[in-house]
Amino acid sequence: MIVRKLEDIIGTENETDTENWTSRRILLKKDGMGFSLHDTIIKLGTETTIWYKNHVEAVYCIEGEGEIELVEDGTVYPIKAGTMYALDGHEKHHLRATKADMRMICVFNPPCTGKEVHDENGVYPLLED
Ligand code: 9YT
Repeated sequence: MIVRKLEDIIGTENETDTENWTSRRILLKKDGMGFSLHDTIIKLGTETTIWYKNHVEAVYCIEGEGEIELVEDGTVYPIKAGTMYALDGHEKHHLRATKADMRMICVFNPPCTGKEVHDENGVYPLLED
């Protein structure tokens, strides 16, 4: 059994801070669960273009407010606490925190190793530990 607290992750190598978001990676590939689990802050006023072509991701917003826009057809879905979206079709999208920092609980399959940051196309590479 694995027990972890957010406070044990903040400030360690399992926290990744970028201009647009900070990701606290709670469960990683090396934990052997078949998915990774992240507690991510999307910073207010940012827009991030993301395309998880190698992963599926489910995202559950627990704080804040913003929106996701699908690149393919321009559809915009508002996001607030209690909203979940699942990128089951590897949809390329723009993610914006428009009214407040958004705190998102994210699950990735295949699991992230903890080293991932988006490349110039918004993609996470498939990494080995
Ligand atoms: C919602 C989303 O995909 N944000 C980008 C960061 C990612 N969730 C991560 O690595 O935790």
